[in-house]
Amino acid sequence: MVLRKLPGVSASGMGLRLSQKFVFLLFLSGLVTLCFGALFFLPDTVRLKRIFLSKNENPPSVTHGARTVERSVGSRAQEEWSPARAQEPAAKDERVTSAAHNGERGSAYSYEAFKSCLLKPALGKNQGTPPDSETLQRREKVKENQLRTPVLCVVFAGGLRGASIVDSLDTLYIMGLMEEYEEAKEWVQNNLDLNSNGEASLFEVNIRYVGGLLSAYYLTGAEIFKQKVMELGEKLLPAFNTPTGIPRGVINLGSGTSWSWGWASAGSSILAEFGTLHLEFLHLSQLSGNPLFTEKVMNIRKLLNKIEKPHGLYPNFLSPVSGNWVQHHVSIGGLGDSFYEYLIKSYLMSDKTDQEAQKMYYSAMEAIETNLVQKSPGGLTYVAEWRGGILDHKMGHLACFSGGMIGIGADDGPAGQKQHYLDLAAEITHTCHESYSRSATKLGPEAFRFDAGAEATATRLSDRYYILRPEVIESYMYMWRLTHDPKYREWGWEAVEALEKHCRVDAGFSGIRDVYASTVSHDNMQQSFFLSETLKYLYLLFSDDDLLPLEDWVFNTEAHPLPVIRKRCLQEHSATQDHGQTNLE
Ligand code: DMJ
Repeated sequence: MVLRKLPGVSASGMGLRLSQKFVFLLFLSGLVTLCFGALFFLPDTVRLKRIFLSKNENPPSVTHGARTVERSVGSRAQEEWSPARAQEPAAKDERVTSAAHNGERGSAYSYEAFKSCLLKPALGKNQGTPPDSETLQRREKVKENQLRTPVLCVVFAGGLRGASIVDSLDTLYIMGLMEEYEEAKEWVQNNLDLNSNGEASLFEVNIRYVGGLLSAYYLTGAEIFKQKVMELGEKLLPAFNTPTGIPRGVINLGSGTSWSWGWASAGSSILAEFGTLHLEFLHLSQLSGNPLFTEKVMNIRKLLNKIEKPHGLYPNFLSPVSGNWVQHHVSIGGLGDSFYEYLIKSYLMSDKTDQEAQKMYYSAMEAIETNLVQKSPGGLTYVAEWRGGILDHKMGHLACFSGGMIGIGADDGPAGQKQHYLDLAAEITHTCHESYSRSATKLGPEAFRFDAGAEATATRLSDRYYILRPEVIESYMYMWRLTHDPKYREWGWEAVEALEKHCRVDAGFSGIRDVYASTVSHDNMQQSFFLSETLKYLYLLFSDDDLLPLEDWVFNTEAHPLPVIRKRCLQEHSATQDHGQTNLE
C-alpha cells in the first residue's frame, strides 16, 4: 500500500529504477543499523546481559513459550498444546477493582507485624551455615552452580517474560547472592510487564510468578514485589468465571478470556492445577485485605469436599461447567500431585487451624494407601496410578515429592500414625533414590515401572528423560530435616555430582534424553524450576535447619517459601498498634 503511493514505483515494487533501488536499500540498511545501535544504548548492565541475555537465550517466540509450558505443564500431562477455546467472556467481578483499590487496602498490611509473628529469624542465626567443613563445601558447590547458571530469559506462554528471573529471586536471596538478587529485582521493577496478550497457564503463572513474587516480598520487604503480585493476582481472577467457579486452565492475561486445555478431556480442568492455588491466594488476600482471593479457593475446596469420590479418591479431571468428574484417572504424580500437597500445606500454613484441610488430607491419604500404595516383589514401596479401578504399576518422577509430603504430614494424622507415616515417607524416598541409582547417569527417569520384571526402572523409551526435576531431592531435604539421617545428605550429594557430570553445559545446566545412556544427549533446556527448586532444596539440604525453619515457612509447590499465617498474633499486633495510635491522638 505504501509503495503504491510512491511516484514511479509499481505496486509490486518490481518496477524500481536503479537509483530508486539504491535509495531504498540505503534506507533499509540505515534502519537496520539504527535498530542495532539502539541495543547499545540499553543500560550497560554487563552482568544483566550475562545472566538474562546469555547466548542461549531463546528468542521471544510463541513456539518457545508453548514449548516451555508444554514441558512444564505437559510434563504433568500430555504433549499437546492446543487450547480448546470454549471460553466465556470474562465477566468483571465488581469487587475486583483497580490497583489503587488494592494499594489502599494493601496499605493496611503490616510487614512489621508479619515479622514479629515469626518464631525465628527467617535466615537463621548465621544464614544456615553448617558447622562441618564437608557439608559447607558441598553447600558452596550448590551455590556456585546457582551463580554460574545463566538465568535464561524464558518467554512464558502468553508472552509473560522472565520466568527464570522471578522463579530464582528468593533462591538468590537465600544464598546471599545479593548483587544478582538486586539485578533481578531491578529487572522485575523495570521490565516485568504483566499486560501480555497470549496464552498463560493459570497454574504455572500462579506457582512460579505469584509464588516467586510473594516469597520475594516476604523475605525482603521490597514493596515492588507486593505491587507486582497484587497486579498479577487480579489478572488471574477472570479464569474463575465459570458456572461452578472451578477455573479453566488457560488465561489471556491481557483480555481476561480463559479456556480449557485442548488435551484435557471434554473441556475439563485439572485437579493439580485448580487444586494448587490455595496457598498463594490466601496470601493475596492477606496482603491486599481483599477476601475475594480466599473466597475463590474456598469455593474450590467446598466443591471438592462435597463431591462424591470413587473409593475416597480424587480423579484428575473435573468439568468446570457441571462440577462432575470427567474421567476416573487418579494419580499422586502428574495431574494430581500438588493438590494433595496443598491440602497438608494449607493446614500447616494456617498455623494448624484449618481443620477442613487436615481432614481432607488424611482421608485422601487413607484412600491412597488402601488403593494405590504397593510393594514390589523386590520390596520397594511405590504409589501406582489408578484408572477406573485398574492399577497401572508406574510411578512418575513427579510423584516422588510424596516422600517429603507424607513426612511433613506425619505429626498431625490420626492418633498413633506418626511412625507409620514417617516409615512410609522413608520407604517412598528410598524407592525414588533407587530409580536414580539404577541408571547409568545416577539420575532418575521421568517415570519408572514395577511390571514385567521391572523394579524402579523405565521400560519405555519415552520415559527415560530427566529434565532437571526437583522432586526426589525435595524429599531428601524434608527427610533430612525430619530424621537427620546422614544418608539423605549423601544421596543429595550423589545428585549434585551426577548433575555436574551429565547436565552441566557451557551455558548452565541441561536436561538429558536418556538417563540409562552413559554418553548423554542434552535437550538444551534449563527449566526455571531448576533454579527455584532443585538448587534451593540442595542448598537447604546442606544448610542448618534454622535457614527457613519449617515452623514458620511452608514451601509452595515451586519451592517458594510462604510464611505461616498466625492470625491471632497478627490481630494482637494490629490491636497494639491501634492502641498506640489512639494514645498518641
Ligand atoms: C514444578 O514446576 C512444580 O514442582 C510442580 O508442582 C510440578 N513439577 C515441576 C517440577 O518438576
